[in-house]
Amino acid sequence: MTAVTFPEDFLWGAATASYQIEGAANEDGKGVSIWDKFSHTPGKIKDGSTGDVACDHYHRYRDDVALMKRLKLRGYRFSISWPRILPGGKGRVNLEGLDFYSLLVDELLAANITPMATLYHWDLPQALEDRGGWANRDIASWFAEYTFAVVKHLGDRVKFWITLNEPQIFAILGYLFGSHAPGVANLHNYFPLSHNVNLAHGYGVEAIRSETRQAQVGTVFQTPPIHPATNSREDARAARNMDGLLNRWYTEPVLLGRYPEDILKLLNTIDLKIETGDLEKISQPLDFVGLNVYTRMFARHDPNVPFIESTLATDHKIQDAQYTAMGWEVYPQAIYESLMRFKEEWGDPVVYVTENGAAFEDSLKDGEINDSRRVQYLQKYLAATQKAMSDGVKVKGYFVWTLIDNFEWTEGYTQRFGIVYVDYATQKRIPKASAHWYRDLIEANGFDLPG
Ligand code: IFM
Repeated sequence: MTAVTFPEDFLWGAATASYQIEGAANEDGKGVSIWDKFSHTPGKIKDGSTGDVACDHYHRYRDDVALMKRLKLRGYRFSISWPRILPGGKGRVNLEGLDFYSLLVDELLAANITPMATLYHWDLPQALEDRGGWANRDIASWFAEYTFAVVKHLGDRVKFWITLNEPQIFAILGYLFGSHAPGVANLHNYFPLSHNVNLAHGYGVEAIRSETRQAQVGTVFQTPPIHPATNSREDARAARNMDGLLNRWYTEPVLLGRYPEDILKLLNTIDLKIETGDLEKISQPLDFVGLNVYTRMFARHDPNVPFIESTLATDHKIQDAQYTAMGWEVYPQAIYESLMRFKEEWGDPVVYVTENGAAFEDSLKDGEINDSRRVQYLQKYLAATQKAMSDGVKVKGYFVWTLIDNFEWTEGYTQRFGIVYVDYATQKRIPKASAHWYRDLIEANGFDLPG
C-alpha cells in the first residue's frame, strides 16, 4: 500500500454537461440545439435515443445537489445550455432559462459546493447553425453576447468560468468527420472554422472579464498523448502531425499566442482567415486551464490523408492492457504525460483536472453496483496526478467524469460513466461502490493505493 495524499484545499468534484443530463428539451422557452436535431435524426445515435429526458436533472436538480452533498463533493462542474438562455442563439434572453441555473447555483452554494460553469459543452443553438454555426466568423461575437448574458446573471455567485469544453473534439467530430452534431464533414472549411472556435474562446474571456472582476477564467482541453503505432520514422512523424492537428492546434494559440509552425507549413494552401489582432484576443491571460483525460491514442502514416498524412490507429491494441467499455485503453500515464506538457510546453498554468473517469458494464446486483474496475481506474489516474504534482504541475482540483450515468452522445445510454447509477425507467439514482470510495477519499484527502 502507498498513501496518496493531496493538499488540504484541493477542489474535489464531479462534472456533467447540460445536454447529457438535463432533459426538459422543450420546456420553459428553451430553443432547439444541434444535438436535439441530430439525436432525432434516425441512425445517428447507437440506441436510437435522444437527450429529451436524459436524467431529468432539470426537474431533479435539488435532489441531485443533495446527493452531491452526501458524497461530500466540494465542487461541481456543470454546463449551461446556450439555447435555454438565448433560444434563437442571439437576441432575446429567456429569463426562465437563466432562472434554472440561478436556482441550481443557489442550491450548490447552500450545500457548500463550489460551482464551476462551462459556457459551451456542445449544444449550439440550431438557429445559429442555420447561419453557418462555427464556420461563420460571427460566432465569436454571438458567443460573447451569450456569455455576457449568463455572467451578468450568475457572475455574482459563480467564481469559476470555462469558455469551451474540448474545442478540438466538437470541431473535429462535428465539422470534419461529421460523426457528431451537426454532422458536417468538410475538410476545406474545417481549418478556418477551428480558428473561429479559438477566436470565440478569446471573445468569451473578454466578455466574462468585462462583467465580473472576481472570476477565475479558464478553458478546457482534452490533450491525449498521441503515440506512434510502430517504431518507424514515418509513424513518428505521423504521431507528431496528429498531435499538431488534435492538440497543439488548440492549446498553442490560447496559451502561447501562435499556431504551431509545423502544422502551418503543412496547411500552406489553406486560407485560415486569421485577421490582425486575432491571436492577441485568443491568447489573453487565463487563471487556469481545465484538462480532461481518458486515454492515449496511436497514429500511423497514411499518405492518403490530406495535409498531415496521418491517421488514428484505432485498431492498434496493447496486449494485456485493460480496455473500458468505450474500447479505450486504461493508461494512467496519460494523465501524467498531459499534465507535464502543460508545465513544460504550454506555459505552466494552474490546472484543474476537469474530467477523468471510465465507462464499464455496470450491473445492479441486490441493489448494489460493485464497480471495482472503476475504483481501480480512478486510483491509478489519481496516483499519476499526484506524481505530476510532485514533479511541479500546479494541479488545484479534480472532477470525476461523471456524477451520474448519462447520455453519452452517439453512444446514447449504452455507456455508463457515472459514479452514481441511473435507473432510466424510474430515474432512481444509486451510488456505485466508486461513489462511496470517492466520498471517503474526499474526507481523507487521499487514499491507499494497493500494491
Ligand atoms: O461524455 C464526454 C464529455 O461530454 C466530454 N468529454 C468526454 C466524455 C466521455 O466521452
